[in-house]
Amino acid sequence: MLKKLLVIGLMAASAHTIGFAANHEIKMLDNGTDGSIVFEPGFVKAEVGDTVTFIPTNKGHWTQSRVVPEGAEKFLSEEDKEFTVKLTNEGVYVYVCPPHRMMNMSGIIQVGKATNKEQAEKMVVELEKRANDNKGRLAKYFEQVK
Ligand SMILES: [Cu+2]
Repeated sequence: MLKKLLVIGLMAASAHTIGFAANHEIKMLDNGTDGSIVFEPGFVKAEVGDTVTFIPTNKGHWTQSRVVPEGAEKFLSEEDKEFTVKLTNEGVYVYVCPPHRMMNMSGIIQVGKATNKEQAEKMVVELEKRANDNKGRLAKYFEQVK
């Protein structure tokens, strides 16, 4: 019994040293702390190997990538469906909710270093230009990309 506990203890210690991959939850909301028709949180800082799960808390939303890090897969979820993305490559994701782009329902995930920051910035500028409501919200998230 004692030996078994010791083995479990050692396993836990080594796993901790390596680091567990984290899952980051992003809610799709009609109203959030950053305003209406919004991803929350709109900016996520993650590491390679982490996952992000989009939660359809309110109805009528989904998510589509517009910029992904080099080597990473683009994504497109279904309306009102929970959706998980594995973050396999370093860089910046810019994503939108397709029916609510005009309301600036969009967000940013930074994985490790911002290897494609310029490409992401171009998309942020383009999306901000087209937004009618919640102007500046995505640009504010992008300010957190370091
Ligand atoms: Cu939406």
